[in-house]
Amino acid sequence: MPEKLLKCAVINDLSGYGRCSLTVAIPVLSALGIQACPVPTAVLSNHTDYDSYYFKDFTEDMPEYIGNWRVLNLMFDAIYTGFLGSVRQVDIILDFIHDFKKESTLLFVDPVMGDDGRLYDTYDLKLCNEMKKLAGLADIITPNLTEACYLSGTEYIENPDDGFIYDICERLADTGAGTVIVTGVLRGDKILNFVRSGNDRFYIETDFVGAKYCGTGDVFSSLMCGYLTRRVPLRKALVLTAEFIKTATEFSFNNNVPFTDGIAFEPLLHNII
Ligand code: PXL
Repeated sequence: MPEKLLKCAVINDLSGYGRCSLTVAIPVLSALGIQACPVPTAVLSNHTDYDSYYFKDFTEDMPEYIGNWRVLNLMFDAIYTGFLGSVRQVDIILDFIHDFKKESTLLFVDPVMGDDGRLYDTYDLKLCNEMKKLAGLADIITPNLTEACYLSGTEYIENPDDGFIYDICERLADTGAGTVIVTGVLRGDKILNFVRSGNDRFYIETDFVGAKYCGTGDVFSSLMCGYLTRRVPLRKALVLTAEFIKTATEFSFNNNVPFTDGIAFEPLLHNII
């Protein structure tokens, strides 16, 4: 457990069903001993990969919500952003970063936008372009391959080789992002996470256990954000994260959890170290 009590502001949506966003970030950060402080970007009945959903954009309310945090003079060890509800939220978040990010605050941007080569229902190119502003300021970004392609203006291809992915990492680093992790690249029976950090270029691979669950990227980013907030070294954080996801995916698969429900991590939270 960390010696200092840590706090993370989590700017993400609240989806009532289908594990993702805040319903993942809050328990995972809590299990890592970090206080998760949510700023909702939208409220949904369930995530958008289901056939139908209720969606309430929270943009109008965010300035007043955050304004009160200003009055209280709150301070955070990390700011973690995920799913956005509208284009205007980017400016609201930029203001948030300006006011709440101190020298030592980790800015962790998961540029949630899409998967498997296509954008999520509520995203369009304008919102993707706005997301570039956030990504360019971040200490660390964790796009999947689809998101990395959109952010870097690269055409999405399936089964890219290492060179293709490291090129994208360079382009994203050129736009200002600190550490870049391209997450969840499937290759045969392995799943790879590619890292570009300073002079380091490496990937770690884990067994792919036969199922792709919605919201897995949110579990990945929440764990990474938590470990890095605790100042766990990058490679160690990545290995711990990938191992947890593998175990939780295997558990979910063996228990016939529907893919839309997301990985059933709750019975395994006590394993998080
Ligand atoms: O896991 C990404 C995500 C987050 N939030 C919402 C989503 C999705 C993916 O579908 O729909 C609302």
